[in-house]
Amino acid sequence: MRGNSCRQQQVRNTTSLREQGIERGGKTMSGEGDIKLLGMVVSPFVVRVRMALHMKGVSYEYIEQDLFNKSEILLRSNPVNKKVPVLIHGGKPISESLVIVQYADEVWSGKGASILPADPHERAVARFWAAYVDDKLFPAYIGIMKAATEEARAEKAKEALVGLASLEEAFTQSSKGKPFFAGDSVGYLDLAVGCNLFWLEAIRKMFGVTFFDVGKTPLLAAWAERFAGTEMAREVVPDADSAVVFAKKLQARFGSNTSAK
Ligand SMILES: N[C@@H](CCC(=O)N[C@@H](CS)C(=O)NCC(=O)O)C(=O)O
Repeated sequence: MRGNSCRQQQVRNTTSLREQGIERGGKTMSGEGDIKLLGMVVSPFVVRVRMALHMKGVSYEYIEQDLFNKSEILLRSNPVNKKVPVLIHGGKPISESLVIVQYADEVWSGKGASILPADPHERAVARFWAAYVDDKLFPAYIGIMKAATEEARAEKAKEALVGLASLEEAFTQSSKGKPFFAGDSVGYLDLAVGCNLFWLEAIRKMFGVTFFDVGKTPLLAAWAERFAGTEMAREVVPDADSAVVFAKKLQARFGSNTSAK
């Protein structure tokens, strides 16, 4: 999302990268003791990574970013996209939430729960659908908020609902009758979809779009409730109202056609 007014936790913006252990190509500390996450509280991509780190039982220093006024550490750590989340492990930055989740699962394979499926085909399928969520579902639901006209809003809502209908199919295939995409417990695709739920609820509150229709997507509707009730989601996911507050700030700043993304 472009622009963030959450400044309260913006820390260490003026600290040098050396002081923070960020040295590209240099010797870096490794191990679990030196983990930083650059984030923004209502970013679904950041929430995704926080859930993954929670699943692995990895503790880290969280550094909230002001996306209206990007910090030196963010610009140096993610010079290509300049976006959060960025995980900095032993001084080495990693960007893109899905990449970070996969990295965490590999690096801390001996810790906590496994996130990606063990079977290569199931892993490939989970990656396919996670990319689908980011490429299709996320732009559609954020488009509802950005829409300049009611017509454009309705079009984006339709796109989001089509996306969710496809995910209902994906759920049937992946879960094989079990409670989560990954089976008996939460896995990669659960995180990829589940990090968006608080935003879907925020958009429902703001624009009256119902995403989980028990008639049209009954499995996803039940899954969403189950997911929200997990200990991990209760610990990590912000409430929908914080996304509403943020969305209103963006709208006040940019007009109804916000440049949030
Ligand atoms: N594909 C990226 C998306 C990350 C993203 O869009 N982050 C937003 C916050 S939700 C951001 O940092 N935006 C800043 C900007 O666009 O300048 C990921 O999965 O990490």
